[in-house]
Amino acid sequence: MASNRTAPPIPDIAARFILPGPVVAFEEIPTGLINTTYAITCRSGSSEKRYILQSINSTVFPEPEKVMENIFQVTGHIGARDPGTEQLQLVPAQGGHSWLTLRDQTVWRCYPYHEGTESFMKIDSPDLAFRAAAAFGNFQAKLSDLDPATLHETIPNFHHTPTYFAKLLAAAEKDPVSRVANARADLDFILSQKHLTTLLVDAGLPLRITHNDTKISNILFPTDPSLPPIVIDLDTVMPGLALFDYGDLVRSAASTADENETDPEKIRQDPELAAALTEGYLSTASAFLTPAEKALLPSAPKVIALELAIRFLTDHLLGGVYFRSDYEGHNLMRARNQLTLLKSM
Ligand code: GN1
Ligand code: MG
Repeated sequence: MASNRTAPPIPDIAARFILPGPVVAFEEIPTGLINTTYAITCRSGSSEKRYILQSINSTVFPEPEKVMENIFQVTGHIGARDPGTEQLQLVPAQGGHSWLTLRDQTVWRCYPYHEGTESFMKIDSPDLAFRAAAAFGNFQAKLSDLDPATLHETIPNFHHTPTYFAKLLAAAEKDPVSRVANARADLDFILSQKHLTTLLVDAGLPLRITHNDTKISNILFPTDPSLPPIVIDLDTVMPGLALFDYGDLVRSAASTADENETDPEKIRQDPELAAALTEGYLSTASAFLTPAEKALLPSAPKVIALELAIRFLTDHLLGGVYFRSDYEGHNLMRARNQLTLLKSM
């Protein structure tokens, strides 16, 4: 926890949600880079139950209430379709709301803690890859009958690759911190891939409701494998293309190395994992995907890898304004890793 941050009064905040009893313990879960998250324990009589209490980062999400309206819609829709299955559901706040806005404008929400589940930063088993991809496909499938127009676009143009491409060109033109010379070869390669930037967004594909952060770590796997995985982190749920989710899943989960790898030799796409992810995704998404979407599946991970390379390189050329970085040149390294990955696809 940053030392200059005032600790929020967790038990008081929790008391404003409809929980079975008072908070008897709480701890911060420091894994997320964006939101502030606490696990809280509530007692009612002799039983205890855990919950997640979370405040939304209003720098990344300047309109946190719109994020919450999206989550409310989506969890409500999925919950109504599938009432018996454990999934992300908001705990209501006192006074009829589904979240809480404090006087300092911070927005808080509460979820039951999913006991008996685990999550992974990396997946090496094709079987687990299949299950994760099937869960993301199932998530899209359950939302395929909800009108995307009912959701807010909380980050405009989030996967509009041509917009990122234009921003990269502008950053290279301006070159405010004189970094273009050292990134010439990377820029040239990206320019040679321009055709990929319009491939998905100009294909006339249907607008759907998408998750937009399909990292493997956003799935909770019940330790009982007969139970279905749970998709979490719905902050970026908004209208989008199905192939963004599939592409980002394969880009991230089938890579043999992490985005921050410093040895380019270690980075490539693992074909076995990519195949398992594709099979898993199609096992739940095939029924609603159009032939045009299916035809573009093989290109989607390439487009998203290129897009992320463009985003990292732009941030590098601008001196680091968006992605948290640990050393000078970190975002250049990250951009190169995505380009290496792209070349192996
Ligand atoms: C950001 O914050 P995190 O790690 O969930 C970014 C994603 C990128 C990812 C790359 C809102 O996600 O689009 O794929 O970094 N999220 C946002 O590591 O920009
Ligand atoms: Mg996220």
